[in-house]
Amino acid sequence: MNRRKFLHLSALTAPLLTAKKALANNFEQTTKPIVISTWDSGMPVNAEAWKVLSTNGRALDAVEAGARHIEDKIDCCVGLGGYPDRDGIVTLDSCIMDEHANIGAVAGIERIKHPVSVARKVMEKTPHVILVGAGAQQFAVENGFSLETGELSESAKKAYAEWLIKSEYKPVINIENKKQNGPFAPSFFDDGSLNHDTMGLVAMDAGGNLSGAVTTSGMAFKLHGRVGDSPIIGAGLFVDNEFGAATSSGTGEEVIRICGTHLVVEFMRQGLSPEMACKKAVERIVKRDPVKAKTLQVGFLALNKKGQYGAYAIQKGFVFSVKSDKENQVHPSKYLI
Ligand code: SD4
Repeated sequence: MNRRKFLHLSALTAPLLTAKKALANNFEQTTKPIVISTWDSGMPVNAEAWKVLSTNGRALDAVEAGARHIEDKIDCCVGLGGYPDRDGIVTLDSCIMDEHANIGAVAGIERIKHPVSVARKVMEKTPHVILVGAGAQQFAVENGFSLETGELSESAKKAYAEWLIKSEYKPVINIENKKQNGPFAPSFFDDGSLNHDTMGLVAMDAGGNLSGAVTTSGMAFKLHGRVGDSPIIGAGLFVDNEFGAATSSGTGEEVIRICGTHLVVEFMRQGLSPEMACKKAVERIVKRDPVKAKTLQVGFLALNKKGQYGAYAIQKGFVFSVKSDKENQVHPSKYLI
């Protein structure tokens, strides 16, 4: 082949090869389906979500299934087994968001087993986005959810009785000194008591669509009526189907103050990786009050459209769970302080 012919040929094929390579890279880089969730208690949650994702189901159905799974468990932090508020009443917060920016949430709902499903009903059946307290409960019952007894779980009874001795209004959450009993053991305080671990999960389905859900009993022994970040879209959860999704766990007031997960997703929109986006949001919290930040924990967890994920927390101890075709494990989050 003479030089001229060679140059001519490579001029023709080079763009084709580059396009092919780019396509292959893109394909290789996108991990989907995938589900990520807060804490090590996210492992069985992910497993439940995976049943939907691995059978070509929708991310929205996957995150609802995952959240329902943990709401069924007797757990310190999610569902009716959760720790009560200052008045001894379990009040639950939850929200859900899909790829079309449809949103639904309930806050301070009592005696309903699956707040995430009520949140979904709010999203699908009403022109509203949040229902609270008695109104949320009424809506749930009208939509076929049964009203449970409202009796505290045994562990919640015990924890509440202990808290009542001092009745100190000093909500401190999620600065772990983890002592694990097994791969799915919950997180513990230094003294061995259970900590508060909200379940936030985001997923991308095989079709590349994102959704997320959060469910929690909120901060233990909170004021009756207190609402945290978990049911607030843009604080505890945000999904932007073009760029990514994020969720949070930790001191809700601090997350709300910076519209935390919305901020994380905006950082991803600007081109940051999920981990860097979470880091920048954590920095925003710490910068506002570096002294107070030493006493707080907030963790952000994010997923982008390539199926890349990352997390960042104020303090050591935040962990998250990942399930895809490539992995099924718990990761420690990086932290600032
Ligand atoms: C709240 N963010 O109610 C929740 C609590 C939490 O892990 O995340 N605990 O503020």
